[in-house]
Amino acid sequence: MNEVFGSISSIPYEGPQSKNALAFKYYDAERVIMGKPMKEHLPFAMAWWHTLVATGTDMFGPGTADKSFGAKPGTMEHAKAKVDAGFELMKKLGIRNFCFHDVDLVPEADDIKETNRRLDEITDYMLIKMKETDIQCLWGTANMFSNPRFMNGAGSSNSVDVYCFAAAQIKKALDLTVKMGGKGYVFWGGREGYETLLNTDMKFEQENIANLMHMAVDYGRKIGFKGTFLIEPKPKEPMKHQYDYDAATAIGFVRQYGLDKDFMMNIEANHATLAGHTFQHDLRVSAINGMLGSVDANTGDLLLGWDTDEFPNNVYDTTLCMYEILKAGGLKVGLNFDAKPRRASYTAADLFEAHILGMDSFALGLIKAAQLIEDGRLDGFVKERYAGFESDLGRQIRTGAATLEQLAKRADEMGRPDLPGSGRQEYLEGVVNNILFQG
Ligand code: XLS
Ligand code: CA
Ligand code: CA
Repeated sequence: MNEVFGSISSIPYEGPQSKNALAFKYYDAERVIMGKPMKEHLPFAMAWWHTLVATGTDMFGPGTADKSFGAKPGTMEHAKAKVDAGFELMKKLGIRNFCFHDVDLVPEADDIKETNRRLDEITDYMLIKMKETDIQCLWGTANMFSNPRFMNGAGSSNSVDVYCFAAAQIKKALDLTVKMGGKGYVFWGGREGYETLLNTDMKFEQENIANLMHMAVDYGRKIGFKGTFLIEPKPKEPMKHQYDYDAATAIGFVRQYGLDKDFMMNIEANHATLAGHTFQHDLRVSAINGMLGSVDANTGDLLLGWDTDEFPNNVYDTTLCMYEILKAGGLKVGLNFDAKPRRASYTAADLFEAHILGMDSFALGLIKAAQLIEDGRLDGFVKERYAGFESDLGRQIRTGAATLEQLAKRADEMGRPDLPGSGRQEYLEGVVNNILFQG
């Protein structure tokens, strides 16, 4: 069979000394870190939309990358060519999973029945490729934000007909996710929000979104979906205000509407920073609530301030991300490269080099996070910082046994407390640098 990326062979691991652009310097799939091979710590996935569909179009100009893969865009032949290209790329990179939206896979027809028929056809083809390569589906989703019908949202739309259409797309995307054995199903509410409260009934819209999610859970479980439903928080873009603003907001939402047994979070780095948080913050919020399900592995550019979806390149960030993931006992679902090369990086080699950058950044982050944990200075300091609560009184406070009067009496007795001890932030930042940059 003809290769799409014939000039590029399988990407080897060559180690940190290698200067070969098409080799891994840190990602060594079988290398064992804290008892598990890297490939299990890092269940990477290719994002169908960025890698196989996006051409680099922006507000000021058309695409620069050719994603025709030898076929005419808008045809089923092209849909198949994307499958061939995607599986070849994943195989050569050693990426073992992919994520998709319904409309990433096939051109949408005027009638949903025809779109669904096309989706059946393409996923039959994908299943053959999945068997041949042992590449799996990480998660699926429905695109409920691009088509003009979703201008006022999907679950939050003011139109019953649009709401039904969203339901139909979710139903089909769940069918496909189950058909391909996906581990997760994602809701990213790109247009589930508002531009102005002058025309919006926020409570009504949020209740409708929750009802739609309940219907999805009922249907998914009925057809045998055993995986995890995920909400992917994002504060804004495309809407001025999105309802699932950040992890804390989305967790509150799933709890309020009784969806917390089925849902976890899919945390995207770029979305956390758009919300004014660090990536580590939203991972920690999810983890302490038992909802760290999956990660969209990318990065934004703080100087630009919008959703640039860059391949992860900052090892400080990937280290702190993997630190949270290791401490949480791993991810339920996986790490999806919701990332695209820059518009001027338009060649096939760029597509490979971008994924290599992302995989190496995370591999290095994993190595360094494991070293931070094994080093123990951070953990030791945090333990020491709260040691006062190991006293009898501290324990009573922790278990809810203490009363306000009792504590006030203690305050009376002491007159005034000692200062609570230095936070030693600069020392701890030095520890991180020491681990990151030791020879
Ligand atoms: C867009 C989102 C989207 C979701 C899936 O900002 O990141 O790509 O991951 O719908
Ligand atoms: Ca995403
Ligand atoms: Ca994004």
